[in-house]
Amino acid sequence: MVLVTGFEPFGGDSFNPSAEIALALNGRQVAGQIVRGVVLPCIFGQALVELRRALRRERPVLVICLGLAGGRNCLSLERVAINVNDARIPDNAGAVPVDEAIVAKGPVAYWSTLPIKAIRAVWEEAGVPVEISQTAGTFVCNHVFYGLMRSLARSGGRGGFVHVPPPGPGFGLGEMVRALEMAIEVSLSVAQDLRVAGGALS
Ligand code: PCA
Repeated sequence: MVLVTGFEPFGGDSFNPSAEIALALNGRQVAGQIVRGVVLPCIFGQALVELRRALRRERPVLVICLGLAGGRNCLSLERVAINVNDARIPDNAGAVPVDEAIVAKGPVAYWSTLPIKAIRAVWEEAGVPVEISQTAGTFVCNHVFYGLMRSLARSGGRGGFVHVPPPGPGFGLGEMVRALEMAIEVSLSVAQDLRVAGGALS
């Protein structure tokens, strides 16, 4: 079983492509695994309650959480989740946490355990716009990413987070769904990630 999550719309939007992608993948079979697509609320705390419920129910071997990054123009493979909630806008329950730990006394950060360099290589080969991202921000996406990696550190299973851009004429929902299928295939088949640069100077 592979779990893919997206988020409900937030910040006054009526649409979130991450939810559409998760729902489009729900029930598909990829590389011999059934994909389960789940939409999480864009609410600090509650999003993690629902993610953990799905993890307990599905016991996935692989989890890819998705969220919308409005200002980006390609798929962002997130490298690291950090232990902070610092909201610039209210979540969907009106909460605006500032500089709060996600887990008191938890580690500062968790690494993605997706083979992000190998996924980037396959996407580049297929013409999918992609970047390695050094930060998933400090809003609900990073919150879910941190909680996911903390759960997987205990239960086992591979996972990470991908930010998606707003769909456009050159790169629409269909292409993103296909790209996610490729990422699932790579994640289920590549044990050791590629050792190629993906850093940033600033
Ligand atoms: N994007 C937001 C939260 C939900 C979503 O889709 C984020 O990047 O934190």
